[in-house]
Amino acid sequence: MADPVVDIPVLGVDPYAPENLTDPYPMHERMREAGPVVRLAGYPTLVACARHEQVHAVLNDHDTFISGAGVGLANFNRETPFRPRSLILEADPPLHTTTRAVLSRILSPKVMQQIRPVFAAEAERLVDACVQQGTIDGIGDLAQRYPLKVFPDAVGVGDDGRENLLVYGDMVFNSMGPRNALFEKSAARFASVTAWIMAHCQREHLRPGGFGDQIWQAADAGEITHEQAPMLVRSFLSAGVDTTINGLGNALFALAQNPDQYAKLRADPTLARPAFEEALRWESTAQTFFRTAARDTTIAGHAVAEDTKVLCMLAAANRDPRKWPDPDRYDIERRPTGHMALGSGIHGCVGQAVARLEGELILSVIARRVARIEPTGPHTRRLNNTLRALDTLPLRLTPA
Ligand code: OVM
Repeated sequence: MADPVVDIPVLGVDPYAPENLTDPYPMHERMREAGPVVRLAGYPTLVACARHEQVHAVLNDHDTFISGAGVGLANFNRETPFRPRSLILEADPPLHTTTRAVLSRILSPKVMQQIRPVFAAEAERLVDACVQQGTIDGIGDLAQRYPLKVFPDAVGVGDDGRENLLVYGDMVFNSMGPRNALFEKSAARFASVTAWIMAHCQREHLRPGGFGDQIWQAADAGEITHEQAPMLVRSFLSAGVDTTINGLGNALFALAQNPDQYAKLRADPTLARPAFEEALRWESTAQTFFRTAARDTTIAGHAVAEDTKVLCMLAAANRDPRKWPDPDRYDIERRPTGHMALGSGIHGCVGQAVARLEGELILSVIARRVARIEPTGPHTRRLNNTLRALDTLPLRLTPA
């Protein structure tokens, strides 16, 4: 058996340093090229995988690499979770199997057919307003507005106070990294934002028939308990907004940066869905998730001790040249099957049909109504320990 201390390369890179959060790609290359599994000098409790093969292998061995000890840097076997653990994200079978079944039914492809006209009408309304305006902030005027309207509407959350969803998402995804300045800044609002979120998980705050109410109905039916219901609504409110906002923002960025690709989309609006998919691969919204080794094991033949945190670099895997030809190129005619921006295995994004619906609808309306999409100035980033997020994206939309 190989000795883990001597045979796993140790790198001095810090994935949470501002310069690496701003431009992670040189670091990803260093990590991929150093080996199939690496250690990081500043983070002695973890090993990291940045190649597609190993990230995929870890995510698809959920018995060995568990989620119940947290999917961030913190090890819940030793540290108190930042918030009561999610009943789906931070759970393993058999609990995960039960909760996942309820959420997957509520977010099933059949349900997407039903919500599609409503989501489509809102996409048209918002894109039209942006085209009217001409110059827009692609984040504030479009990428934020759309999910913040359609998703809480579908869950059945009222209009007031929805900005709490943005603050909460930023906090939850920061909490998966170290307790650095980014985390401290977003966690400063923990008490008031958590109070708002948990209140809106209660049945009396959820429109009858919405996704949130359907969770309570599953409790009535005995599939889950009534104690579990608000915690599963919390998963919708945690994972359903900031993720899609940045997925859309990154897709707008990809198209604005690559006019040749936008011209292809414009010529054939049915490429909206693959264009969104390729944006997920190219700028993965969720850059990283962790697992925890449930027992002594190996990754690519290297010993990994029980209780080691395993950092899965989704975004690095999605640009691994071993998997993707010309990986740094945003190419909407690539069919990026196997990208892991939405995870892989039993924890793969349960809301992925909603994310894809939103991405497809916004890009297809743009493709039909916008002749050119161009940057009018530099974009700015909102650094987050987990998310690849833009703060502002100044754009000019030329009407078709
Ligand atoms: C949850 C949750 C929170 C953040 C992300 C996520 C990507 C899930 O509370 O279940 O999935």
